[in-house]
Amino acid sequence: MTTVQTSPITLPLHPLISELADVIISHWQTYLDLSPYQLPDGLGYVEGKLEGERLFIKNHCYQSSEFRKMHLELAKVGQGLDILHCVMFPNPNYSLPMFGCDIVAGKGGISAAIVDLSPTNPQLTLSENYDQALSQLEMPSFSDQRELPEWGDIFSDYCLFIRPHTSEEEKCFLKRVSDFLTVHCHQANQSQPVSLQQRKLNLQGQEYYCHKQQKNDKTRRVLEKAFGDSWANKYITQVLFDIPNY
Ligand code: 18B
Repeated sequence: MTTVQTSPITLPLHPLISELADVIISHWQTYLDLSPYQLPDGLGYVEGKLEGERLFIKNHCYQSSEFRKMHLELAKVGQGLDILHCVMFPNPNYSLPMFGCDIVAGKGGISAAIVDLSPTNPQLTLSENYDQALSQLEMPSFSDQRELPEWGDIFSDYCLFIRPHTSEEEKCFLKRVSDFLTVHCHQANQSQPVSLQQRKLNLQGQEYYCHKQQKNDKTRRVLEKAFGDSWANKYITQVLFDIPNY
């Protein structure tokens, strides 16, 4: 296995993934006061090769006052699999949900497109402000809604998990993610720091979310195949879904 820490190439990715990456970064730049976030061990760009399949990972990572870590990851596995992964981890001093988004594009097109603003409180419900803002958004209909896995109790009632079949559906997905991000950034900018007790609950909520996401065997398998079991475990628990210990 080889790992490289600077990017020699820009990844040619599925067009929806590139467009969505632009939408995410431009929302962050427009609405939030970004500063860089250092990933552990220079894991910004990673290349792996095991069992003949090459895997490239490019990470973009920022922080702001309201978000402890905003992580956008673009990955390419061999010639057949492109992945976008994005999570915004709130600063626990603010009671905010977790924004999460994943797109998996295979040879036959996009098999999974998921976006959510996931609650971080013990009741697993969104605040009234979020509920109100999200319920007012236009909700397009999609022909192929997918069923959430068994660990998916972390997701809200607004979670969208589909397999898009037309470019129209891809566009509607893009719009939905963009709307979620606009709501999220506005809410974050209006939010106020909370008590120490509430902060503790917020951290527990994030911990629960991360534990559940770490149970996604489909993510784990792809990473294990390219990098081996222990690297994959370290990456999942320290980069993708790390639990803050502060
Ligand atoms: N994920 N995904 O991010 N995953 O990271 N993803 C898959 O068609 C990767 C998140 C989510 O049905 C699949 O079934 C890799 C976030 C759900 O059992 C593959 C990386 C969310 C499923 C990958 C990555 C999220 C899923 C199978 C690191 C949500 C369905 C594709 C770069 C907010 C799980 C398919 C199921 C699926 C892979 C959700 C291959 C390697 C943030 C629910």
